[in-house]
Amino acid sequence: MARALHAPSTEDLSRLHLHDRHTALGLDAGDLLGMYRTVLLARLLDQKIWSLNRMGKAPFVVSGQGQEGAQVGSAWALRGGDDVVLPYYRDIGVVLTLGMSAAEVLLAVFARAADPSSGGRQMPNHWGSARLGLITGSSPIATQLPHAAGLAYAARLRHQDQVVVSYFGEGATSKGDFHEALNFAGIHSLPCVFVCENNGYAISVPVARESAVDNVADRAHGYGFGGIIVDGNDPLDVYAATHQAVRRARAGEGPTLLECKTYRYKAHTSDDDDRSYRTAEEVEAWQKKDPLRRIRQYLIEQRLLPEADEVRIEAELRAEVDEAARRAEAMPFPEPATAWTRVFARPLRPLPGAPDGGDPPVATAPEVAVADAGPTTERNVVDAIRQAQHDLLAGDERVVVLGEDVGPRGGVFRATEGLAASFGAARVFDTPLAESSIVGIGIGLALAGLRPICEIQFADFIHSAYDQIASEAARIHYRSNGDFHVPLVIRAPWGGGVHGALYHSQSIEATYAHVPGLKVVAPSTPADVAGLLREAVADPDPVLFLEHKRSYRLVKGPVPDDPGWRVPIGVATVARPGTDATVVAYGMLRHLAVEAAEALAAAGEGNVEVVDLRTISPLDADTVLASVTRTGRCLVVHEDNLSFGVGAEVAALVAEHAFFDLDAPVRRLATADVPAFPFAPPLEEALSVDAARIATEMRALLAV
Ligand SMILES: Cc1ncc(C[n+]2csc(CCOP(=O)(O)OP(=O)(O)O)c2C)c(N)n1
Ligand SMILES: [Mg+2]
Repeated sequence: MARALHAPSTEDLSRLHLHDRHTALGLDAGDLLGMYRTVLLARLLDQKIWSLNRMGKAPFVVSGQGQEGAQVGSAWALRGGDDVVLPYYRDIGVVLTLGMSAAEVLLAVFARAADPSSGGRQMPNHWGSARLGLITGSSPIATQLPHAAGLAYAARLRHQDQVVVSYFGEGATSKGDFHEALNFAGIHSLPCVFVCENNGYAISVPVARESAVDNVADRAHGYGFGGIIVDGNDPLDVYAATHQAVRRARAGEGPTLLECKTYRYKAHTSDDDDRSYRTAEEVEAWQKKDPLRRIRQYLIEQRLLPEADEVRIEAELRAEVDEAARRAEAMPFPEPATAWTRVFARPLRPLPGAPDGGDPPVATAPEVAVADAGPTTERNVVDAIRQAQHDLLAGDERVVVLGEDVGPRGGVFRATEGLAASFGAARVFDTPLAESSIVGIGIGLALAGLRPICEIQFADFIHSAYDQIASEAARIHYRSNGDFHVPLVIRAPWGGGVHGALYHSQSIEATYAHVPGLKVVAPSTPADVAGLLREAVADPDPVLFLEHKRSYRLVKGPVPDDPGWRVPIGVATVARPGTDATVVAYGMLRHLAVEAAEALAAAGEGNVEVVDLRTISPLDADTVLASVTRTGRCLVVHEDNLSFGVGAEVAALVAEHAFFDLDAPVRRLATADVPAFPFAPPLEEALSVDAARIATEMRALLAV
């Protein structure tokens, strides 16, 4: 006979059926209540922001409602302030978990000066706080992912047991930066956790139109590590998976891609109308799986949330949010004059047009002439670059070198030859062939406090990194209101005259000099190359360092042996003094301009001064104007094409500030507006600016 079972008590039932999941995960009641409070705070704060929007007080809302379980559950598994976190714009639950207050979130909503993320410079939800280990974020999707890989590489290099956790939507997984970052993280088995909050849509585009693969997590296998799918609306599930991924990363077992299946309840932003691409029924169906309800229910089942506490907690949090909104709204806007500040961590020249109160330029040490700099060695340009990098690696363990073929091969131009053997494969390392991530990883390394030197194999291939350079490296200091800076050097061999044709000859300086926040340097003597490279590495801002390919082996000269000898950025030099006209040049054309000036002098046709800009941006207006006001004539020569180029900038500068000292109109000599030099020698020669053409222009200028 079957044994009769006695009816279980309610207590037994709850023990049986409502099993305790949290203790098995190492969480106690305090954790659970903390998670609940944070999910609820995120929800109430988000709701408050929408109501401020309806009142006309919050012009733009990006909502996290529905995704708080994925956010709080994952962030709860991190060591706040120690691990590094790169949130994306929906991650209200992440930043609250990691210590940002409701008031701080609201300061950004109101664009107030005290907004810790950006001082009111960025739209709301672009969070960042060096203090909290939250890396400043931008608007372009997925750009933060290579930064995460760089930060993780730095942690590994320094033997820190830090984990780098980055967040993004499933839409971001279509971007190259996602793939490039995961590829690099997989190759080096980095301590990264990539958390995808898959809410089913990229604005209006459903997952099925974003990817032919069912699950984002499946993509991880393509990069040599694991992908995990979790119920993103169950904070405990998310916690468990993140905890496991973090443990693996900390133990050196490599990255994890964690896909949290979740949903956003609100439209993409306050500017979106989601009724055009999804149904109310679909939203309702997901609301039944609400993460807030789930964790509240769990607490109740565990008898950890008596009704009275539930009511009290909600009242407390509502009061906190209301009070935070009142306080934040009462705070002042930023002062208008601060709009011109914090473009550079180390401003070298006044920003043109900046009112008083802009950042004053930092005085740089006066340049010591090569002749006064102690012993020198005769080197060509590429040898000077190699030696300077050698000295930099030897003198500062924060310096690392990365790029395509820079390791054992020593670079296609041999600019890194011997460096990997001397300083090890961890500090001088080959990257996959992916320029956006070379720069993006460099940014991550720089944010971690290293001094990366990225090599772009040919300047012509830098453009796929434009987003990382212009939207990220050059903007991070400004957008974080000075909380972060990016001491990154990007070396790029540029220029023509080497039969490199359209894609191995480009001049890119004008394109990049147009980017505020980026310093662009184009030295042309071995000493200037060495001195400026050292200065670029010491500079706290991103520097694009252009090396003219043709000069690499052609141009030789003495280079001071003293590894401390430097050439200041933002300071031009007079390459050949003269009295009758000024030629402004840089790169290979500095040498050709000097050659032309010597030819004119030898023929008794005039005494022309050649100013070598050395730095394109920030431009040394003082040296140019001092020369032109003395000579009364100005010719600008460059190999870059004519229109919208450095010549236009210098001509405008001279017209604005030295017009009444001019004896003749400013002239420009540049390559025609064609897409770089063609391969066939007669075509290349037809376009090239050589010494003879410069001499002809000089004569024309002197004849006026
Ligand atoms: C590179 C880039 N292209 C377009 C946009 C405009 N945009 C902002 S969010 C978004 C959708 C992102 O979807 P997903 O990554 O899934 O994140 P979700 O908004 O769903 O959380 C788009 C297209 C952008 N910010 N960046
Ligand atoms: Mg999405």
